[in-house]
Amino acid sequence: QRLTACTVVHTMGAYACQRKTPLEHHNTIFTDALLLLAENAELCANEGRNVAFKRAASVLKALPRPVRQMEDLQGLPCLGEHSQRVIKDILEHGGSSEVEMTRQSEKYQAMKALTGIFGVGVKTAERWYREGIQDLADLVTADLKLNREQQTGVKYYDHLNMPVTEAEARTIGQIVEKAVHALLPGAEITLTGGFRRGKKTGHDVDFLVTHPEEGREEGLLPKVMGWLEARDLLLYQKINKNSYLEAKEWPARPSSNMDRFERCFSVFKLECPWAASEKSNQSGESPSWKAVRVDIVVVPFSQLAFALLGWTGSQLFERDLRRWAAQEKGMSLNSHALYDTKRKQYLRASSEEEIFAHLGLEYIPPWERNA
Ligand code: 8DG
Ligand code: MN
Ligand code: MN
Repeated sequence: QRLTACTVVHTMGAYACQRKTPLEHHNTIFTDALLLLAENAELCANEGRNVAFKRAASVLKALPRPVRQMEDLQGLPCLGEHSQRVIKDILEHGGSSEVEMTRQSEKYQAMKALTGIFGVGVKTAERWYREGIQDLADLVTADLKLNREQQTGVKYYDHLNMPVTEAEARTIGQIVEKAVHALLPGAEITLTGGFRRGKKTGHDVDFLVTHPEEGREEGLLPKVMGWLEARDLLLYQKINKNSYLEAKEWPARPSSNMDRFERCFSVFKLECPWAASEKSNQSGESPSWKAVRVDIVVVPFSQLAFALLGWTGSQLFERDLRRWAAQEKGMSLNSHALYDTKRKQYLRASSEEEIFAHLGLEYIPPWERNA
């Protein structure tokens, strides 16, 4: 390959788990555009397009410098024709008309507003949209029958669409820890998800709970949620029992993102000392608490490393880890275990480092998994 003076030829793996992807990077004008198209594809239930745009954005996030000309993209993986056209438009015109049209489109805005309600997925939003419902106000007027999750989503819509801060995540961590330790001393709580990757805000807070003596964690979750409920710290909770004991198709499909742990999707009522100031008390308008989405997952100790790796994200990083395992290594990875299909054996690990080693990958720390 011929190199000109101003051309950099990149050697970048095609899997997100082969690259270091920091939180802050140099190509946000391009990634914001590509991620909007990815989001729109997701809202149109077009999974292929969604992933393709996410992959393209992810590659640009991993670049050590800003893209200044199309030649800078030479040798990069995952940049399809469509993504390249978007990048070219931005380089030449400072923006992409396709992205702007999408952003302004009625359907995009309606689907974004409706799926922004806790408990509302693309399918439901699409059905409502076809019935002429475009936002929260329309939904309330239509007076449809909503499930308990959706009712919670409507009730706390504003709070749940406000980003959760790191400070709020830590405070909730202390509350969860207090509850867990009151019921099972020696249990361990780990903050995972986006906050573990170094994000300063999130749409929720994710925790793993385990105990070094395997088996002690059984039955813990309902007790913890009861403890919180009794202290008026919850606005919503739904426990999903673990299902790996009855699981027939084990290990689960590598593409599947759902795992079989006992977990709770909840909404916390987080007291805010700053909101309880004289002003808000006098006006009586804003409450002295904030509704915050919290996920709690209970993990048997021997599966902790896999659960930690599986719940830290990012979504694309997880997806590519599983794809790498299956396609390049003949292995099946999920949040419970790693299975070597050829040798027909499970590979044990007590740390994330060991899992990367089993997979023949360089270790990537959480804050570089922002693919
Ligand atoms: P955010 O909350 O700041 O928006 O970002 P995040 O923390 O990265 O996203 P998340 O939606 O809270 O998900 C955190 C990770 O957990 C992500 O990698 C996907 C993963 N995850 C789920 N559900 C499930 C599941 O059922 N099984 C497994 N193994 N992982 C899951 O969200
Ligand atoms: Mn999260
Ligand atoms: Mn979550």
